[in-house]
Amino acid sequence: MAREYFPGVSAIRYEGPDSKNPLAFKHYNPKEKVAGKSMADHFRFAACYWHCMKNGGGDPFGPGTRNMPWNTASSDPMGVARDTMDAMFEFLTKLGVKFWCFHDRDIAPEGRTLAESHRNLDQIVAIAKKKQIETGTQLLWGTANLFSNPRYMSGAATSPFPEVFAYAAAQVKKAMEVTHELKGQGYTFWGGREGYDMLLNTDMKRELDHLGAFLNMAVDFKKKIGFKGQFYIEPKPKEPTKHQYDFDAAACHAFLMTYGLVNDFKLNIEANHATLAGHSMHHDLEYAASNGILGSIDANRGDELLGWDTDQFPTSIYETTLVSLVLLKHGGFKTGGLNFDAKVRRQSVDPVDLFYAHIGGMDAFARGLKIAARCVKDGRIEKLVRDRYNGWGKDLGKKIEAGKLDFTALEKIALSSPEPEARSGRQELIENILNEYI
Ligand code: XUL
Ligand code: CO
Repeated sequence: MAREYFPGVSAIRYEGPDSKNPLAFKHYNPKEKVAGKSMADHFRFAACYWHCMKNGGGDPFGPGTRNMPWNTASSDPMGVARDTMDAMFEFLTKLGVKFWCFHDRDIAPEGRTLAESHRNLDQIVAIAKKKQIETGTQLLWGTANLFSNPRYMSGAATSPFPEVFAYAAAQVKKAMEVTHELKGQGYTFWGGREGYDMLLNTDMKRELDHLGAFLNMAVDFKKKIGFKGQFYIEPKPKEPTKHQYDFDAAACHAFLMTYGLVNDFKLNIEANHATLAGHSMHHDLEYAASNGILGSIDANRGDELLGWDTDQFPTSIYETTLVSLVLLKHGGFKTGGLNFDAKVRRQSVDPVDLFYAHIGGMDAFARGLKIAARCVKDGRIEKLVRDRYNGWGKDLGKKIEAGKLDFTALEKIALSSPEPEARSGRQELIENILNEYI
């Protein structure tokens, strides 16, 4: 019997909105149907290894503070890796979350050589594979950490140094193999240091070409090993570098089209990355979904006053409602899911805080989904939008959309027409309708 890391916590159950039990769901009821689908199927919630198990809460001003017994019981790094896997699966099982995500270096320690790192990974993956089967847990996506080791300080696929590019390729190849071995439903590329700190020392075009070539090699390798999971790119505008090439959903879309990758990748949109880019999560999701490249979500939030990637757990019902509206409008996740890429605060030092954090996030999304579903069913907002664009269903709009009129023809029409009528966008009314449901 493995040691119990969360004693005093049993399986988290749905107890309904009147429950005062802090270790129960008040709104997330996995089997309950909303808009024709169970809540579990809408969200496909995942927990991430790096923040749950490895991030001790360190910040630029001080080290980690969290009490993480799985990281300290053994003096041997592989022992720690095995203990941590026990703790992660105990956590997932008690929380009732069916998916998980990891970086290669979260689950197994980096060895003295690449070959040793590969061997370490293989040993831990064999354990994870067993645990997945025992618990019915699935891997939402795997990924490679191409940003922590100092070798990647100038980038991985965009490093100025071909030896680093080769090392990164070897690491991604192995991470893809183990993701495949664990029947991962996806594989994510987050360009941790694919960007620049200074343009004057950077050959931007060359770096972008290398990133395009690297991802094309990944597509080729995926086919070679028969991995059917979905590839994702995760946009982020900055941090750690001053400028990341995968800045936001639109920049990723342009990049994917430029390098012939748009049919092989979708996006993994992260809330606080979108806000760091000066957008809202709503914006980046809508951009991705309406261009057919919304794949998965990393859920979290920033702090309005801090301005960096704080990765807090989502609590705003308004935000979760907007996310749910996009998901409902575009038919929900296919391969992706909602991964909490979020960490407990530095003062949340107890293992049980991990449960409070995830329960809160899942309940916040459950409420957002129910609100969004009622709003869609009501149909008033949709009707206001339909009415706003109704000109495109009439003669002039139809001809423009069909490409039947050129500038000369349009000038003729404008010259002989009265000034276009001013029509309200009804912003406040729409905000009021949404608030009726919140
Ligand atoms: C970093 C971030 C990553 C990716 C996976 O901001 O979000 O954890 O999700 O590499
Ligand atoms: Co993320």
